[in-house]
Amino acid sequence: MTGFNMDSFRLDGKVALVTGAVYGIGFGIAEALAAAGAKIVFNSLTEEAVQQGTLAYQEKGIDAKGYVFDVTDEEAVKIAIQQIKEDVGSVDILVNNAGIIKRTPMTEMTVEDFRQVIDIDLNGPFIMSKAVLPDMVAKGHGKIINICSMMSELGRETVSAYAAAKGGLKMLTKNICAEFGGNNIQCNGIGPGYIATPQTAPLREDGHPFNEFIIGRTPAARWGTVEDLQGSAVFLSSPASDFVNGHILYVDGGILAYIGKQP
Ligand code: NAP
Ligand code: GCO
Repeated sequence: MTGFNMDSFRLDGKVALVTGAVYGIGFGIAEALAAAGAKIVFNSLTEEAVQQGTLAYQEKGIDAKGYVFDVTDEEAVKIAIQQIKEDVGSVDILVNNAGIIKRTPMTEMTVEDFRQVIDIDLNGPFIMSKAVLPDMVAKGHGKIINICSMMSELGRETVSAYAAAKGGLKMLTKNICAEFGGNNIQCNGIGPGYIATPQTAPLREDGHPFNEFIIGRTPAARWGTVEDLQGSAVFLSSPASDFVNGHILYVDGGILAYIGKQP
């Protein structure tokens, strides 16, 4: 018998807020956190999307509570966080998942588009984290997981705004760790490789050269799935990771370890 208790991966009684989790990576992460015992709260931009999410969770046997708000609207976020506190309790686990990408060559990209990507993908996590941190400090514990990207480390043609935002999100992660580690708050990132979701659907269309490029560039030789991210999300949300802080866990089938196929 070892002293290790598998229950350190459990999330029973914890309130987990996953942003933009009606489908895709956010939904998959929420599903895993629910399986580990957490109460799921999610948001989306419209009432219709929240209803769609609620039904999707019900189909999985998950009693999730959805709220309509935009992660870039600080006032709306403050009100929602207060409402969540009254309805289900203060947030123990925040997953900053909501995000967008615009694939446009840099010299053709408008500054408005650039700002919008930075606003949702970087300012959003700042606003969300700022809103939940006071209660986490008061309770003496908290977990924040920022969904980063390969583009937190690498550049690619056409994704200047996204790479700037996700690189910034990596550093916001480290800074939250630096500022709140002493309050027993852990802030880590998950850096997914190329995952099959609606966001990457345009790149996976039949015959699209990018499809072959990604499979060749990934040692696992396939696109990732939402399920590939679930174990990491549970780990980083749970007491099992209480001494892991400011870390970006890349779940990328080996992309960052690989220089590419030799000729
Ligand atoms: P997705 O399928 O496009 O889902 C993104 C979600 O974010 C949608 O539910 C979207 O809602 C929501 N959202 C967008 N703007 C929002 C806002 N201002 N406020 C609230 N919610 C908002 O994307 P995904 O592929 O699951 O990606 C999820 C996260 O992982 C993103 O941060 C993405 O950058 C990151 N990521 C994805 C990959 C990949 O290969 N797929 C890899 C690395 C990182 P609507 O549908 O209403 O717009
Ligand atoms: C792209 C991709 C990426 C992925 C992901 C990689 O156009 O290069 O869509 O941005 O979505 O973030 O980790």
